[in-house]
Amino acid sequence: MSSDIIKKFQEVNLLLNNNAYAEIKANNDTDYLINELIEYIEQNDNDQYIITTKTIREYQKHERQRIHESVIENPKTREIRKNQETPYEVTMDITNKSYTDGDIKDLNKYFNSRFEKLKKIIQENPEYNKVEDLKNTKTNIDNLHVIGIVNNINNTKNGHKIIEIEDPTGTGSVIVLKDNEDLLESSQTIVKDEVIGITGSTNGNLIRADEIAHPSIQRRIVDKPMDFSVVFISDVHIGSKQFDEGAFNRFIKWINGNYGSEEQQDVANDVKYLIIGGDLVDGIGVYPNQEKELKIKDIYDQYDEAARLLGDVTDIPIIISPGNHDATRLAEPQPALTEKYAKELCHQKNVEMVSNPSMIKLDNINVQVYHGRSFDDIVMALNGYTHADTDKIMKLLLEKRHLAPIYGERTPLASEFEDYMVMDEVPDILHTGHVHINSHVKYKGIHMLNSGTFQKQTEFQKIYNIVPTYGQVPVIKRGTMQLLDFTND
Ligand code: D5M
Ligand code: FE
Ligand code: ZN
Repeated sequence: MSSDIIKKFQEVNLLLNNNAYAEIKANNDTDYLINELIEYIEQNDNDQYIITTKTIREYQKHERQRIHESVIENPKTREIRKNQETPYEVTMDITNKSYTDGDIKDLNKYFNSRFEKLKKIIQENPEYNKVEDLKNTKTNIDNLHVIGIVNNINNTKNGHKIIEIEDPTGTGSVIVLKDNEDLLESSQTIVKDEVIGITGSTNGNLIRADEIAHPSIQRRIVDKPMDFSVVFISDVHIGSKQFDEGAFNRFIKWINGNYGSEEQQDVANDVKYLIIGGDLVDGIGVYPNQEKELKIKDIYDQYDEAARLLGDVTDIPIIISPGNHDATRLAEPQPALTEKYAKELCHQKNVEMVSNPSMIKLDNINVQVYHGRSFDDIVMALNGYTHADTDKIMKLLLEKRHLAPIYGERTPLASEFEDYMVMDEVPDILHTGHVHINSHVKYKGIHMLNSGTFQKQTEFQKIYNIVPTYGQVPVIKRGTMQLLDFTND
């Protein structure tokens, strides 16, 4: 046993036992821990001269207590929250509606549900009032309208695009001609398994597309009035070595009115809800060799730690939706977390567990929460799209009115009898996460935001060249987005 670690303790007449030495050496920030331990012993226990793991535990407990005391609600914040109503209603949640265990059982019913729901939305456009069944398109028809689910997309060697579509009656081949440059350009973002409408004509063999319609959304002309603020976070990844606990503690301190400029504290005092959009913990066995990146290796301990960290937020509702690192069914829609793994959290009286996706009405504002796993598939499927393009991807999803249009790639989708990933209702705010990069843009009057992460770059993300924006938290303050930065003390 050599090294500077021992020397540093010897300088202040302290000795280390083997276990304590091993633990300090294994710590991410050894120098910081040494200084902290020395200071702790000097201040609290002058008789001690051998440091054991018990000493380290005592220091950690002391440190937790100190942080707890520094983050608990500011009296002014408490006064505001004590007297305020925080009405909310979970208007879409699949937790108790899910009947499959995620196996492929009845794909027909599932795709039928998807088709019928999206067809209905496309038909809100009167042009598509009357659509032809695909089985009836095998003769010459001008001025044709059809609606189908995309089976396949191919580019011909002459530069045309062929889109194979299907409805419950049959199939059809749609051609987008090279010369129709605008249409060809806009059809670059069509993906497998989405539902589209075609206006065109057919020679009985190919349907020539003149226009392609998506379910899409109406522009909101007026913003809804909103007299409160909502905080959105996701991808906290508690338990990961890369979880930035310092930044998270500052965030909790802020939300409780104890951190930031006066202006930032005013924002905190206006906050009525905290929404968490998945990947609260890092989980276990999510990818090969994850153990090496875990600080907390037990899933129960990870959720207990989450409960400890969130436990100081006591007087506003905390709404938690799961992600692909959380301990619930991986296939989407994902049921809410339960007591099985997240016992302490479920017992916290201001915590509401919801499914992924879900819709929550906060007072008068509809928030759709979706973790964002399907973004990986969109990035894979479309040229020129990266994980940093969430604003563009979310816009596509709103146009397609589907949160995970591509079936059978990386996003496991449970083939329920109903397709709950269809965006039946258009929210006022669409909250996503997963990519670990903050973004916010308003599209047709709807806030589309991604809430970044509290996890610094992992080895896995280095390989994919994903550069996370960590410790930055979006707040929708009375209709306007603000990004708060907790990366620095
Ligand atoms: O996802 C963290 C980041 O890693 C996010 O930017 C997506 C990306 N990611 C996750 N899984 C994959 C796969 N399978 N391929 C490509 N990129 C991926 P998290 O869910 O927190 O691990
Ligand atoms: Fe994540
Ligand atoms: Zn994720």
